[in-house]
Amino acid sequence: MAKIGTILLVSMLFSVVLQGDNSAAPGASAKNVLWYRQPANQWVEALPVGNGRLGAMVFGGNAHERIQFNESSVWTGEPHSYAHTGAFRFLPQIRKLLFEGKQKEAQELATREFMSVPLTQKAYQAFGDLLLDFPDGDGVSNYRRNLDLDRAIASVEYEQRGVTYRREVFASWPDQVIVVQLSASKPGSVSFQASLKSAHDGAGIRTLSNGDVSMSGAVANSVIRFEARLHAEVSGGHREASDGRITVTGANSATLILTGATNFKTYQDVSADPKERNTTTLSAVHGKSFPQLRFTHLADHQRLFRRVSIDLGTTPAAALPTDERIRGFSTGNDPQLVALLFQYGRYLLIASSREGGQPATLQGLWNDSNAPPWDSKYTCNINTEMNYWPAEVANLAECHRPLFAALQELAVSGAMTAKQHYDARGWVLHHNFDLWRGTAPINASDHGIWQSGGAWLAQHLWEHYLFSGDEKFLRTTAYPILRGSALFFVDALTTHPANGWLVTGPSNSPEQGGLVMGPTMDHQIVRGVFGAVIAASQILGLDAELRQQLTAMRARIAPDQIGKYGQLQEWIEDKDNIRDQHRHVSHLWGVYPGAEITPNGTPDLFAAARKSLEYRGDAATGWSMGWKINLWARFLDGDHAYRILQNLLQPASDERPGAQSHAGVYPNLFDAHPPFQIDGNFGATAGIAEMLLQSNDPHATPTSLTDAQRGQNAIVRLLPALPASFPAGSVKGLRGRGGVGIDIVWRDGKLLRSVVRATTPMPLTLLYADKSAQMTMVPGRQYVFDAELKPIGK
Ligand code: FUC
Repeated sequence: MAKIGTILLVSMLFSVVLQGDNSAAPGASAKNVLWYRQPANQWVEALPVGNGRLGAMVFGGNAHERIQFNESSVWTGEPHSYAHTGAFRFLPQIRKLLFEGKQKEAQELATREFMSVPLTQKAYQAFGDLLLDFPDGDGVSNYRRNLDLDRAIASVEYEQRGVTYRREVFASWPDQVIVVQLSASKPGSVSFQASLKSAHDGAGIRTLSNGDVSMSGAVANSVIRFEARLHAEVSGGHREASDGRITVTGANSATLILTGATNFKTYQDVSADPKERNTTTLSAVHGKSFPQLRFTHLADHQRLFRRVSIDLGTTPAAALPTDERIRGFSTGNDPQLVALLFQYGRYLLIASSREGGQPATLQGLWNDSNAPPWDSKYTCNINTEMNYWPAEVANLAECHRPLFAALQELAVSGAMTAKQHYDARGWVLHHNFDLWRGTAPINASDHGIWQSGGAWLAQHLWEHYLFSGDEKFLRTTAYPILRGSALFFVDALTTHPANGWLVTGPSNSPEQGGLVMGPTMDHQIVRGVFGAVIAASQILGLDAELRQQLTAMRARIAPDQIGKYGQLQEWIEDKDNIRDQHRHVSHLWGVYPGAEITPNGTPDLFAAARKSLEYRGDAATGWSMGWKINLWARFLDGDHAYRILQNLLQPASDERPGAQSHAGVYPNLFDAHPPFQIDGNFGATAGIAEMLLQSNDPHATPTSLTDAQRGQNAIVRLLPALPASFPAGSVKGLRGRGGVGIDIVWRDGKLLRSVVRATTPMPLTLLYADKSAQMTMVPGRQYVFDAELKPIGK
């Protein structure tokens, strides 16, 4: 709150002097713009804005504008524990059946006795539409629709009968409202009718005594109650409010302010009053002019967005509308579209994941359906994690916080699941969670029983520490959650009867092969979480005994194995099918996002993992391609990573309504699984960063922890996977583990210069091609290196 207060104060001071536009020079922001020559027909053509809690999709119609909006706590369901009481009593039998090779029986028993109650989780919902109807839709020319990522403003501009009309839409985080501004080049030309439409049956829409429109109601099958409220300010002309509509006639300009809230406070408490919340929000913005609201929004957004800039080269294709660029990408030469995709991922994270809102769902914040694909919840056998892959490296660590807040709650609800399903200490999260923090295994035993969702997500806390060096965060937030996750596995790992290894189970290699004991991915994840707790407990001077126990157990966990086709085995048994092109590449977790399989530390495993990826092929769903970009970057093959980018950046459909879509991107650059799923956007952003900079230790192994893995040494690898398609360019403001900030400039495919900004006093190893440099960093200093990695200044 203090931060919001400061932003408000600063913005108010400035807005006194600055009543106009404080945008960047047009040239400066043009490269970060999505634009189109026509309004959106379909939802995946509309342009997203969001403040982490309130989101909107702007269609940009000239006769009828549709602004479809969401609020992050509009869900079905109610506070509920999904743990299956006493399920643990069946655990030994399920394991025994699996060890005996009786998978079918094990799955049947688990279906009866081991699943979440109820079997499925709840769904994220649409909220409603803000509709604007204009008196006249004819005679429109020079239409243009924009999303400016640098300003986080969606705009529409067109000419009609000699008047230029302009509409701007943004979602302000500091003010917690969506703002729509309508203006025209000729005074008195702004006329329209504004109304709200609910996505939920039975909602009441009415005009309040102050002229605002209120839309309130309840979500079916849910305790969630909501209200959206619309307020209008006009300059000149006439404004009338009745029957839940606001009619503006002959105004010079109009500002609409939309806000919305529910009764949701936490996953256990739904006692808030949505109307009171909206009244408070609207009174706080009362009397603020449009330029003031916009200034506050810009200051907040640009503080985050402008930390990173990227230039991968620009060709004439960059001047075309975004939908045309997507159509031409795979056959043309448009490296700037990759830079735009990179920045779009950063934009989407800022828009969908801010303090005070929920973490980004499968669709981020944007959902127009009450039965969305996979409930638009949190699938965490890849998807939720991928949403946050760019958070640290792309310099948006604050956007990680809603996930950390959710983890604090998941550690509580997951403790009940650990107790009831495994009779274990600590906490566990299986492959999905929802607004109510369900952690038990859902859907079906063959893929719902996967033990490692919590242990994977918890490592995001450790990563945040590695990237920030923030010891207070490590002690107060990260460590208790990581420790709880490790404790779960101390109790839940079991000894494999044939080889004496410690294995997880019952579990699965996400979404294929059914219920098994000890899939490879689980063991990599558990080694990761044990390693984090070992390192963190040492840094914090805590839990010496637990540290010893984890060290001993970690050494006994089933190792990564190379199979008969030279592949990295996905399971304990050598049973991979090399023709299997399944979208999940779970056993490659140890390469990325994990880092126990490395070029110098484990060259044989590294080669085997690469073989596995080759067998899996390049064609995939959206997020799977997102993952493969990161993997090919870690395999130091920039051209292959770029090939996957080309697949990802193809049109997802031929744009006819109802046409079948395939993996790629929609006209609004949303990633297509298909259907739309936002993880592919975030995976791509992380992957592009990983092509330019890596800060994991290339000497790491699964067996012992290196200084870098313990957070005691920063290792920065410059341009590890630069493709031939980006011969010259630069990136500024990326982050690396060890708390470093990094800029890189290259020409003719070779490093020209780099800058490292230090925040911690630790040793730095800088690597480029076969060159290396070492030094000790002084916090607060900036170091500049030439192409030979020689320091050339500070
Ligand atoms: C996992 C994936 C699917 C989809 C779903 C939301 O189950 O295997 O491909 O992304 O999550």
